[in-house]
Amino acid sequence: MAKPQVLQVGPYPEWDQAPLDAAYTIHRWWEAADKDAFLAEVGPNIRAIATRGDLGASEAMIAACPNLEMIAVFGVGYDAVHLASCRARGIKVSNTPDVLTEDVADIALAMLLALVRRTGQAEEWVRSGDWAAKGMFPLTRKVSGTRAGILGLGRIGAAIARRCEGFGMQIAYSARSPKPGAEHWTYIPDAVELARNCDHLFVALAATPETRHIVNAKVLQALGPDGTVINISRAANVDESALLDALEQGEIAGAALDVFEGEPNLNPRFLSAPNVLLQPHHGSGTVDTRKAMGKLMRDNLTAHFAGQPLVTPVAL
Ligand code: 8YV
Repeated sequence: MAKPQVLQVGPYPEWDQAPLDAAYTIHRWWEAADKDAFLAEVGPNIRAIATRGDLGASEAMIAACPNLEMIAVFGVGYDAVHLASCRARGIKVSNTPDVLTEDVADIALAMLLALVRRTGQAEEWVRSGDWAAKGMFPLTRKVSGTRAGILGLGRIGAAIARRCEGFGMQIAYSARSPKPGAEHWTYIPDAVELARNCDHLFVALAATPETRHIVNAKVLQALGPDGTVINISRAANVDESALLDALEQGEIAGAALDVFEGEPNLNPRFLSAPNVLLQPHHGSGTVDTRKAMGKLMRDNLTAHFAGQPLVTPVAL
């Protein structure tokens, strides 16, 4: 029996590629010189798309696959998948939640500490000889015991809050409604008020049309000159122009970012902005977690083609 034909949007770690190649006829979209011609050729045979959180599946890509049944996302964020097309055509979507929660929360705290305690600049202070030549590294700011504001108390946001508690931080969060089990944290529904009442604002929201630019000039102004923004979600949740203005004008103390509009290309202003920590969208980027993500993605594909319910379906 012929193997199902699957359109793969981007590369996966090598340990994922072998089992995918064994189970499916894989068409590698990212390697095609003429992607439109490639889709026109293979699209009619495609039954599933295997993509990534950062790559998604565009409306045009989905339209080029008239027999598409399912989209499997390697990642928890599925905002780059054209969901309206999936809803209209009854195309199922899966993602890989939970297995990456702890890693992304870990990197959020690592980014906060590196930004505020300036560990990168401190290493350069040693390597450059400044320590011997100029003496002690300039004093930084305390993190423990400060106030954390969590925008979005989903799995990742809650994991970040738990870590912040370990640093003796006071926790407040914003969400559409108070979260059961989060009664010991302060619920502040409005993003501006949350920013006004925290020192470090973690952006942990799933990106949707409703959350676009939720971190805007008003939020940044409320956060204030001692405040920081840590974004491990999606760039779309932050108005980058307003953030860059705030950084350049000293309206906030700093930002730590793992995601960017147009990544891996980013606004060049970030490269010269003061007190910004830049990371290459690697929140889930550990061997253990990426292996778990790959297996979960494959398990969803396997379930689909076996006529079984998806393991981690996205509610469309
Ligand atoms: C992606 C992410 O998997 O989980 C997500 O939504 O953003 C990442 O973990 C990333 O795109 C890996 O390529």
